[in-house]
Amino acid sequence: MKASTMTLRLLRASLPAALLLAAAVPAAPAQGWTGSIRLNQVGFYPGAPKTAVVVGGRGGPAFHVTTPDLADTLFTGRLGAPQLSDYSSDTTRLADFSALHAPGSYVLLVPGLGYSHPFELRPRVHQEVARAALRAFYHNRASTPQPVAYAGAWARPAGHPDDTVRVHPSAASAQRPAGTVLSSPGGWYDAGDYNKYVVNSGITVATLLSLYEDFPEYAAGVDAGIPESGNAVPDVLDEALWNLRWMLTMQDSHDGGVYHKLTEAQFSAMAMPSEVRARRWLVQKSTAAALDFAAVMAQASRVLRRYEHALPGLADSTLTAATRAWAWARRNPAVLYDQNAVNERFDPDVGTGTYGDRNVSDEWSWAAAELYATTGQDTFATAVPLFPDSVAPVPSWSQVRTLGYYTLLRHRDRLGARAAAEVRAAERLVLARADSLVAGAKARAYRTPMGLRRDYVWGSSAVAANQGIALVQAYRLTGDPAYLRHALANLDYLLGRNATGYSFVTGHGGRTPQHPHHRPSAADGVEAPVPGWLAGGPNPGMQDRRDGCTGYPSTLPDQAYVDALCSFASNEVAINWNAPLVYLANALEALQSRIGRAK
Ligand SMILES: [Ca+2]
Ligand SMILES: [Ca+2]
Ligand SMILES: [Ca+2]
Repeated sequence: MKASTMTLRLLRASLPAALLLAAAVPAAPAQGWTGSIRLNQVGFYPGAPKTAVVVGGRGGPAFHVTTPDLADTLFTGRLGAPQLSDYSSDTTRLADFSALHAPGSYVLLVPGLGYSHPFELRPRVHQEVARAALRAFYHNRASTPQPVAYAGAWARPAGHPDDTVRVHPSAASAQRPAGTVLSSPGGWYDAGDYNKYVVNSGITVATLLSLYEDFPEYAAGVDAGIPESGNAVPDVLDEALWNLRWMLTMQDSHDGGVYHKLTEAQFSAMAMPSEVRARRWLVQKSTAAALDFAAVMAQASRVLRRYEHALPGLADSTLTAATRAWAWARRNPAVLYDQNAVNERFDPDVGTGTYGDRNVSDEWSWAAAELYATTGQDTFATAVPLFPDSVAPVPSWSQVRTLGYYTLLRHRDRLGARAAAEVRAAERLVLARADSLVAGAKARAYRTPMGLRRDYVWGSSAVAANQGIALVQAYRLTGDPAYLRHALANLDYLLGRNATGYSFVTGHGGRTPQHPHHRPSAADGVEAPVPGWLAGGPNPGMQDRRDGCTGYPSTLPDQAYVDALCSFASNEVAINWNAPLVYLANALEALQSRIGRAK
């Protein structure tokens, strides 16, 4: 039916202006597609809650769930009472069709308004989007060709061998003076650009490793269709290892310090990876990079211990790398990355992403918690304050404290009685976060935990996904499936039940980003963007408007999103945004049979 909408649009484009009005009012508007019905455009689990949000006062009061040709009606209900939306003068009404369980392909029809994107109702309904979100990392691998067998229509030559990168003057040391040539291949491109950043890699790899730690049997069954599929290691770990092995090259073997980033001096043009030949630099070591590195290497050591046969020695070498980075940080506890200061002192100036965290107290506690969980040594648990907050912060690249709480909780049995106080504190703080997320959702127009004004930051989609992870963790602690239902509500948000009407994942949904700020998608000559990427999402900061990226349809917190290539502030993709989508979508796949249960 999108085809008929498109036909109408084409007609309108070719008609004289005088006829436009007539053409714009089809004979039977009630039966046309409408963007005013907001729902998960991928679909629903049979036993789970099923909700759509109808924007505006038109149509109703009944609604119907029908086959996509509108011929058969499977379910009829009544729209809920009108509610003022959170940030605009729109009213919204809920359509709850949770009582429909029959698998099939459907649309939701509101008489007098129109019908929704088509969606599926079936078990494993998020399997493809969950897999695609993981495969997106494969597409962003540096230093390796992407053949058709694995990359499909998005096949491309290798880019950025990174076998001759230079030590930037900001990173010079006695053993490695400025200009020293080193090899640092592999890893993922961070986002829409082609640079590689340790700080952002930390939370990203940790989130993928956490999916494996929390759901090992499920994760072992995920076939990502990557070159390592079919080997002895689960694909989610293979993909994480692609970046982890690169991260290991970012540690200075002489002192254990970790370079903040591997980067071109300035962002390259919107060209394919293989066409960009700018010199690449290793830039200044930082405390945040060392601690994030220490945390994720300590976690990797635990995980890789089970694959000693397939990956001999790697569990030991990652733990050694972790403890050396920790020791460097103890000697250099507050070396922040300040790009302006770097550029004042050194050349060439660096203009790429900063990841310039001003507060590393949370990086300290995350690294301490991971090293404690892996080694059992009390010195790590007592090295720094682990619990300075009253509620666990929702994780982001610059706020990683809660990642350590998740680790303490998932290893509570192994840590035993001596960690009882730490485990209790972590549990209290994580549940406090989850309960605050649940409490907000009930009153919100879209009934999602996502939705406070402060949630709509740069990369708001990752806020929603990381909130979802917090709710999954709360379920794991309590067995209360209400937390899972709220986690699923945030996945519904990401896939279309939101104030923009977009599913924010490329290639998955009826209305998805077509022009993400992602160099390969822009330059590859393929019409569809690389699939499986999560767009940043609404961001009223709109920092790209200064660079001439106008065209935002709204400046409201939950609608400040534009599907435009120029919109790095709302439509870029990033590894640290996709990783929580990978976790959330796969965790809900793993737990789908529990979602609809009573406690
Ligand atoms: Ca594998
Ligand atoms: Ca921080
Ligand atoms: Ca393209």
